[in-house]
Amino acid sequence: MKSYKDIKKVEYLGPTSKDPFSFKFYNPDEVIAGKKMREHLKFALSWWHTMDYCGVDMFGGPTEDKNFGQTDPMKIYEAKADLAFDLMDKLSIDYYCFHDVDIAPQGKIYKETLANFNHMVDYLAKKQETHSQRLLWSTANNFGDKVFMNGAATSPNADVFALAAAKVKACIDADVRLGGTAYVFWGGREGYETLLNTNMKLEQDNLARFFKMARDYGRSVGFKGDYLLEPKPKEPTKHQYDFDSATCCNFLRTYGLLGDFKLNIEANHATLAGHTFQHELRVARDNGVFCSIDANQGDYLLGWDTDQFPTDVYNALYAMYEVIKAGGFKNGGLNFDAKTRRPSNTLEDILLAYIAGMDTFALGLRLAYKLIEDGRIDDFVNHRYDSYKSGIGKKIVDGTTDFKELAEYALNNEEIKVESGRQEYLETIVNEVMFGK
Ligand code: XLS
Ligand code: NI
Ligand code: NI
Repeated sequence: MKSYKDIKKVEYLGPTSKDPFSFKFYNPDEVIAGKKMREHLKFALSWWHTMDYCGVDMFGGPTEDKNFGQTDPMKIYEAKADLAFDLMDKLSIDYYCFHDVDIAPQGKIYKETLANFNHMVDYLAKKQETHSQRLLWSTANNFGDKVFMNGAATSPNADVFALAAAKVKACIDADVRLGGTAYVFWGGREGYETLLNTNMKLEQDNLARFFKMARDYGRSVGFKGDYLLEPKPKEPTKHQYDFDSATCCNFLRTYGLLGDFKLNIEANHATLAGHTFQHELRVARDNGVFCSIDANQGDYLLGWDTDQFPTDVYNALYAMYEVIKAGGFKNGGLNFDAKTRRPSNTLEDILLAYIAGMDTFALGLRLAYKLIEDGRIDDFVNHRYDSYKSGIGKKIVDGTTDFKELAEYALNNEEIKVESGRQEYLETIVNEVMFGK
C-alpha cells in the first residue's frame, strides 16, 4: 500500500466481522443516548505519530519511509497533508492535532521556519475547504530544538522565552485560521534535572507569565477555545512541573488561570505519575477542568511513555464513564497520541492501529452507558454516603456543626457500625456488564 487513496473506506461491519479493515464496534453515525458516536468520541489524528514518526528508537534508525515519494522538503509535507486527509476520510475521523514542527519543514533560521509553517497552514486551510475534518488543537514544539535544552518558558535564558512565545503565537494564529477549539501546552522540558542549578520559583512564575500572555494574545485575535495543560510527571526532564492533574489544578488556581485553562489528560502520563487514567480524569472532572484526552496506553513493565494504541477495554470503559459524567467533550476530543510499534512498519499497520484504538473506545463508550444504565455502581456509591444525608452527617455537610458538638456526639455514640466497601462485588458487576448477555 503506497497511499490511502485507493483503499476502501473502513465500514462498520459489527462484532461478527472478521475483516481486519472494518470496525467491529465503532459505528460513526449510530446514535447512543441522543448523540452520534462520532460526536461522543470526537476522534482526532495525531500528526506527529501518524504522518512523521518513522520507527526510530534509541537503538536504531527508521523502519518506515514517510516522505511519500517526494524529495523536495515542502512537497514532502504537502504529500503528508494529502495523505492525512485521505486517511481521516477512510477512517471517519473528524479532527486532527499537530505541533508546529509536524506539518512543515524546518528552515535554517526561525524566519524561514515560520514562513514554511504559514505556507502549510494555508495548505491545510485549502484541504479543509474540500474535506469535513477540522483542527482540534495545535501546540508548539518547544522542546526539540537544542535552544530549548533548559526549557522554554522556564528557560533561564529570556531569548529562549521570547522564541517560545513567537512559536506559540504562530500556533494560536493557526488555530484561529483552521477552526481549532483548543491550544495545548504540554510541558516539554518545563521542569528540572537538578535543583543545584534551578530557581524553581522564578521558573514557575515565568511559566505563569507565559500562559497569561498566550491567553491574552489568543483572546485578542478571536481565539475562543480552551487553553490546555497536559500533565506528565517525568520525561524528558526528571521532574516536570505539570506533574499530574492535581499539580496542574494547584498551579492554575495559584496563578488565577482557571476558566481559560483546562486539562488534556493522557493515559500513559497518568500511569507514569502512578495514577490510573480514570483517577486523572476524575480529578479534572471534580475540579471543573476536564476538556480533552490524549488516548494511548503504556506498558506497566516499562517506565516511559510508550504511546501504544489503546486496546485495554477496562480502561476505555472507565475513561468514557468519566467523560460522560463530565458532560462529554466540548472544545476537546479524543486524540490518539499513539504510534505503531517499530516493527509494525507499513501503512496498513497504521490503519489497523487506528481501527484497534477506535473500536476500543467505541466499546468503552457503549459499555460506560451500559454501566450507567445498569445503575448498581452509581447507586452503591450514592448509598455509601447515606450517613451525610441526615442527622450529624447532614450538619457536617451543611457546615452547621463544630468540633465541640462533634466531640459530644462521639462521646454519646456507643456503637459505630461501619459498612463493607464491597470492592469484589462491584468489580463483578463491571464484568457482568461487560461480558454478560
Ligand atoms: C509527550 C506528549 C506530547 C503532547 C503534545 O509526552 O504526550 O505528545 O501530547 O506535545
Ligand atoms: Ni500527549
Ligand atoms: Ni505523551
